[in-house]
Amino acid sequence: MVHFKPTYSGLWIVVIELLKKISQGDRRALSKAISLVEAGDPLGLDILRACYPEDWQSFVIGVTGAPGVGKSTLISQLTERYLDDDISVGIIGVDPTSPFSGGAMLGDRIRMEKHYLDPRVFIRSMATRDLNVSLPKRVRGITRLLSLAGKDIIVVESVGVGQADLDIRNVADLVIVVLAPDMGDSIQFLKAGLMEIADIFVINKSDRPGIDNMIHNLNEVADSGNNILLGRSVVLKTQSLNGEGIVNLKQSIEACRELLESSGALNQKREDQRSIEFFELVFQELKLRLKDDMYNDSIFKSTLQKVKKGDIDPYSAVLSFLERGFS
Ligand SMILES: Nc1nc2c(ncn2[C@@H]2O[C@H](COP(=O)(O)OP(=O)(O)OP(=O)(O)O)[C@@H](O)[C@H]2O)c(=O)[nH]1
Ligand SMILES: [Mg+2]
Repeated sequence: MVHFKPTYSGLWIVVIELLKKISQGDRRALSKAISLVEAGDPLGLDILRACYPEDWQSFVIGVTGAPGVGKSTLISQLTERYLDDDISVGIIGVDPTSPFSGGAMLGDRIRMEKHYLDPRVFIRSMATRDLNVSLPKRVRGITRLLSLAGKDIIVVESVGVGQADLDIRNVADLVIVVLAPDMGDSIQFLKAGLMEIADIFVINKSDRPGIDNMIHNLNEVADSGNNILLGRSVVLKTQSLNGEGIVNLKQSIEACRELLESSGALNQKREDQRSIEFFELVFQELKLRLKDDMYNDSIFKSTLQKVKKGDIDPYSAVLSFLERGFS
């Protein structure tokens, strides 16, 4: 039997101090904690541990859809409507780079610029590459920190299933799939499985031709959607450039939220998400720690040599190695 000692940073005083600052609205402390979580730093792991027990007041909205359909513009409009009600918003942009808006990090920054200085809004863009920690884990960690910072609404923007390596369902309480009438890509994304995950479909760019046709088609596929409210997805249209349809969208989000909460479905969803997170963590930690132990095991080393030379096939080698075990 292999036993593990818990080894994260152990720097509890630093962690508690940082969390205290975050909950008091210190944005620099929040940025620092997010960076530690993103990088998979041991201190970041202790920060996440200390966030428990979760006191979730926040609601997490996932916004997904093909590049360039107008997700960021939509989120910016929605944020404004929440701010009208003095509701604070945290925004996480996952890998917002697309050929449509040409380096969208910059584009998003410009679109969101007016919110950057508002203390009620916190925006963080994150790349999907170059880091050791899996994307869902990073996003989940950041939502927790934003919640601690008192953000009522947290929006996660992602380009969708597959591409960004993020199953938005595993981090969001509610999923909005954004489409645009003139984009062939939108249909492709639907085919790629997005239609099953949508609580709400938004057809953005309703100023463009083809909108009625698209609404008709979507209403047909919406029956297989996810929405608890009607047993099918809600279909709405918006024009994010001028804000048309956004109030309607916000009301629809609120109606879904109420139903998710009162029916117990939200609790169930979060239970499932926590369980997925636990499995992921166990597998990751086992892999990391077993690897170290394995490389120090003499039988493993000799078996590895035999496999390398072709003296034994890897399938039989695995069986005999596991049967014997190691300390
Ligand atoms: N005509 C029209 N254009 C829009 C509308 N909403 C957004 N756009 C434009 O569409 C382009 C892409 O918008 P973004 O908000 O960057 O789209 P996105 O989905 O966030 O793009 P990525 O993050 O790169 O995937 C921008 O030039 C927007 O100005 C709309 O309702 N009508
Ligand atoms: Mg964007």
